[in-house]
Amino acid sequence: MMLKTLVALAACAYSALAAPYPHDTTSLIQARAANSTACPGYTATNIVVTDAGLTADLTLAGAACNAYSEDIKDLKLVVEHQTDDRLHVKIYDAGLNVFQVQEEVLPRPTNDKTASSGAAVRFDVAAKPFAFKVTRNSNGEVLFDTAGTPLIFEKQYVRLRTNLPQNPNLYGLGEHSDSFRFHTKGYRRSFLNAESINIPNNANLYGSHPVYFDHRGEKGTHAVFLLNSSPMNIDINQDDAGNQYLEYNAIGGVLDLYFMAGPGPADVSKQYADIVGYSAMYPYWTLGFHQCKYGYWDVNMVAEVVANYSSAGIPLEVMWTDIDYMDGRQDFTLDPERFPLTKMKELVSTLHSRDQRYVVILDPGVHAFMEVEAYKNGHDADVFLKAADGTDLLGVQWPGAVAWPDWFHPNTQGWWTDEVLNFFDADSGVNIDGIWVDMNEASNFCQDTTCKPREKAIQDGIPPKPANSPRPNTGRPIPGFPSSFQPNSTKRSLETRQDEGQMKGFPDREWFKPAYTVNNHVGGLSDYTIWFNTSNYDGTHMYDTHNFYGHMMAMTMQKSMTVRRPELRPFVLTRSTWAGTGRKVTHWFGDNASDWEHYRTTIRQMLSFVSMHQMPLVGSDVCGFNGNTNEPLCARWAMLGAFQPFYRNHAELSTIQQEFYQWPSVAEAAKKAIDARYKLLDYIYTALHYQTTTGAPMINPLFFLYPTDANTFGIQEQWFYGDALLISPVTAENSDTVTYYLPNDVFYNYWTHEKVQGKGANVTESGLSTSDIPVHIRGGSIIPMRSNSANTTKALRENDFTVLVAPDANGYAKGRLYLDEGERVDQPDVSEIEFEYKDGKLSTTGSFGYGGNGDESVTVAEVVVLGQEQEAAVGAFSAEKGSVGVKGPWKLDAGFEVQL
Ligand code: MIG
Repeated sequence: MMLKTLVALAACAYSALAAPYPHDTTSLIQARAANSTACPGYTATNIVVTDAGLTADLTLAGAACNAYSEDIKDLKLVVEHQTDDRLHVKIYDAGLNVFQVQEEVLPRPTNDKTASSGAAVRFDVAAKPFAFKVTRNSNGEVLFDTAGTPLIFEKQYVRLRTNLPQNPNLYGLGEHSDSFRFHTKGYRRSFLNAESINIPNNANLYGSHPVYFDHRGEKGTHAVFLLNSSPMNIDINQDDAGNQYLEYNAIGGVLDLYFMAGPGPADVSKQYADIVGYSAMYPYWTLGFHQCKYGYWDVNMVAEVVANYSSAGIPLEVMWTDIDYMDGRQDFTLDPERFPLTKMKELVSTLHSRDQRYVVILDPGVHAFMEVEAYKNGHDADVFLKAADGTDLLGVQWPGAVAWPDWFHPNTQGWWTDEVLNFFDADSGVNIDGIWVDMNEASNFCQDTTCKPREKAIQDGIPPKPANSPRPNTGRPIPGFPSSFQPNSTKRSLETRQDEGQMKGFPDREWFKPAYTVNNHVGGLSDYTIWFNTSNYDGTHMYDTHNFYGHMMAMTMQKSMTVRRPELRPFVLTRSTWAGTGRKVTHWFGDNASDWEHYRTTIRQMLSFVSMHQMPLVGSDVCGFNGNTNEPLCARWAMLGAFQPFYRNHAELSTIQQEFYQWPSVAEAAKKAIDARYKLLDYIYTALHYQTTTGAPMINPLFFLYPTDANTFGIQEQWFYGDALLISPVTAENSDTVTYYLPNDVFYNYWTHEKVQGKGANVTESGLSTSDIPVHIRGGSIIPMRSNSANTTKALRENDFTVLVAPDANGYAKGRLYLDEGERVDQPDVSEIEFEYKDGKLSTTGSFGYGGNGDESVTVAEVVVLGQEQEAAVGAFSAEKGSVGVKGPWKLDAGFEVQL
């Protein structure tokens, strides 16, 4: 049956569509080599249709065009209906020479071999010229269609274009700082992981996630993932005739496409998780508030910041230290004067005794001198990438000349773990709770192969010192810390060691300047990173593996952390990411600027990462990283960050200090924000857990919950925190006003509990102080909250629950609560509780295995139902704005029911 379709397509429908290659329309998309228009495309032969898919041979259909390199003549096509909702289409070279991403980097999903008859989409192929089409069976909607533009498959250039409907709603393709929904004309996404100071727009940033979501309202949502790590440009544009398309232009790799059929947006999220992996579950404490800064001068200053938070009455859960702690910026070392081991141990044990946590940074480049133990150990184990002459390949990073770990070498994991175990030993070292890996794109201060790392390291001189140094010695003891802690002004010059070695020799230049190139905002293809001609232990080259170098480092780090504390969930934060990084580690959005534009940018970056890249625990540098922040911006950002998953204040070396206690209005905003966040912590922990098990996002773009309301499709300054709380912050500078969209639904003002009928229209709110942020509860939701906040997340867990019921227009609501111990990998006793409210009755069902540790509460103190016009029933109390409540207590060791 399918074969007939194929023949029919080959005979007529597709053959008429061949069109000359259109010219690009904007400056963003560079002019191409003229001869790409002459490319012959391919012919499909030996088409074999099976019940669950198809295979075919593809042969170059004419004289090679060699548009940017040599055309590959013989290709293979494999099509698999892997599940009802997932179609896999792969086009690769018959000679199997072209790079394919290693299984260990991205383990492929299993193929469940669904019969094509049961599949949500169908695949049609045209033989000559070769083209294919993916169609949604339920409504005939064409999701992907390559007709009209010949496939180009060359050694250093691969092109595939799909036609799209007009005005498509396309999202994803992180990491970027552009609009959440993409521009459809002249828009280019480039994937080439790079250090990205001030996260420029229209640029490659730190990570590459070649997956896009295509939302078509009531016609459904689907996504397309290209499993290819090559640097590439993806162009979303219109041809001269105004026809919309999306086009992949990669400098290598194969076309390994996964189509996810949805049909709902969250179904697509789940289907993507099925491919790249479900997110790791993180410890409860990681949802607390974090403070960091580059440039905390010494261990006393770190302690001082912690103390200042507590005297300001602002809860601080996690303290961080940047590269300042290192001896001359070298991994696995401590500055002996400013961050001496004895003091570091006291710092960490004091933090732990206060139920606070500690995280530090590590970089991939290891200072390449035999006197440096980590380097010597690594060199002896042969773990570093090699230059052409067989010596360790060098670059320049913070400590000076560095060698780069080869994450593919069989000794690398063991060496790295040994360094981690040794340096971060709980008794004799720095007993960290989590780790932060930075600069792992990798970032290299050497621009290109003409750089002589050892000479450059010397020229660059000593690493910069904090701008505010030396710090005055006030002689004051630091409250809450041992008496040995005093702010001091020890000053020390950091020396860069010297050596005569230099890098030698590089192979041919195609590694660096292929005829087709990918936009890179830091320069040429291989600039300021590890040279693309570098080979990995397994024989692959950085040209192909560059985009997951950081991913590999993060995975290696995660394993080391697992060895270090096997019983606890690791917390690893990485700057560079690739598809699937979220299954083990998480990410922050890097070096933003302390300005209003980047405050707004956090929202769209969060939306993409959480809902489309399966990286839920993400956030920005709150109050901004580069440049000085200011009081109103920092106050608003304190509120904004509290309703985003990862909540860390961080700033650059030369900026003013921006801890929340620095300004009265910021302190006020932060207290209110953290109070709200902590009361909602179990609700969001539940949402995180739910994402790790189902793929349904813990942060929802509005269209995920209102997929047929076209007004929501482009919204990028509002979001749902979980699936019940709509956040609509003030986003403009010097403004006390926000205009936000309220879908046609019942809502309740989170702060006043007032009922608000959304009309599918904008609403303007004014008079919002810097500690105000509009939050609405979506009708139909039940939110289990802690009745009170606390100073730490440990103390928070001692507080009882309030169950907040927000009925929809039919008086119905539901919600869930996941409870576990919070930190361990094994959780034998958990509760997965479902709340339902119907006909005035709240019922709880599910499992109730978690009994609480020590002083913890697993008790519901009261149930509050919003928006009740009638009198409260007997035994109930009336609260403000039409709420009624009933006091418990009900212990969550079994289901309970309450009639209100
Ligand atoms: O070249 O470790 O993105 O968060 O503070 C800058 C110092 C290196 C970049 C990170 C930033 C961190 C900084 N790092």
